[in-house]
Amino acid sequence: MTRRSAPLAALLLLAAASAPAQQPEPRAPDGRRYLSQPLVSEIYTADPSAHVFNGKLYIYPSHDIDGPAPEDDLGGHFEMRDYRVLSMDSPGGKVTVHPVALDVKQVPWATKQMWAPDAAYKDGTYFLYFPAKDKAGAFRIGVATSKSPTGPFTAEPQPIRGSFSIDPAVFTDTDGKSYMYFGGIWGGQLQRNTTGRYDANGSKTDLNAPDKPALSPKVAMMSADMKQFAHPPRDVRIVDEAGKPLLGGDTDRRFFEAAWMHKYKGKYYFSWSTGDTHYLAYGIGTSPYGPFTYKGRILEPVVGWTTHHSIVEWQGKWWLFYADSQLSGQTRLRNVKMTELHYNPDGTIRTIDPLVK
Ligand code: FUB
Repeated sequence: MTRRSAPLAALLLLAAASAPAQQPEPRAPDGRRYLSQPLVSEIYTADPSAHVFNGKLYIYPSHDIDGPAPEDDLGGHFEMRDYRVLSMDSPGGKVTVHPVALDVKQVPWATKQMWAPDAAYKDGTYFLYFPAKDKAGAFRIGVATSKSPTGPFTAEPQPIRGSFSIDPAVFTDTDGKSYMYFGGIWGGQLQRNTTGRYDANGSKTDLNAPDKPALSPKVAMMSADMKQFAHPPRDVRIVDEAGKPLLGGDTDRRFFEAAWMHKYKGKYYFSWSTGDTHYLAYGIGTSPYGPFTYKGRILEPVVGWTTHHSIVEWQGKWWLFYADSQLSGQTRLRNVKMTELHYNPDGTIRTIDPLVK
């Protein structure tokens, strides 16, 4: 070392000492890397329903909290009490976490478990749709309104008439008509709502009939004021390539929860979670009412038990919003993510693996 290079070496040593320590890249338990990183880390979020309003992206997620309930098959450990909206100006840009948009205490009919919500816009009003348990322990679907996409929202005093189960997803078609898709088995209670009334003593998980058609998600057109169903909910039929309904025992494909609808090149894409097999699957149809022919998987299993998503077009690209348990390693504490989604020339969706080698 020359005499003149000594100060330079000291400077380099100083710079190295003050540089932030290099964090190791997060890895999944099986050693693979994550395809994308959590959008926010200051709160836990899941079930991201994304919408573009006035060119900006808004995400309506569940707001996960660390409650005391032990994990069970019916999701008693998902004890969410309020909603917070996220927003972004551009893909990859800053994500803003907005203040509480609606708290369970502000919903006269609801007692607990503010699960996966969705939102819609019509004639100057934003609508927040959400499932929660009523005083009898039955899931119902409520609606709340605001003049701002980020709330605060004011809840209607009663749930939507004739609503039951969970995971509302509201799709507005190009002709302006809106439809709500909803439902979930196991903790989502579809199996306790097969007779038109909630049956607290009904089957615990599904129909327990593997050779019979699986329970169907539901669809109803929304009334002009977006606060009620325009007709009683109908079954959303999901069929195989031969037109036969998927069976209850076909757990790699049958509907479990997390309905979503989007339209691509004039076709209707209905997508859902297969729950206990942890896939996001989809079918294509020619009407918002279906039937939808099963086409394949959108997303392979994430780290965590649940998988729930939305699909939107934003700034000329299609995006999948999903969630995993990267930050906490716990089923009940999830974080939302986004990644680009691609179509094949025949209109099918390229399957995404959320973990890469
Ligand atoms: O977040 C609670 C429930 O877990 C949702 O309603 C389901 O879709 C599943 O993600």
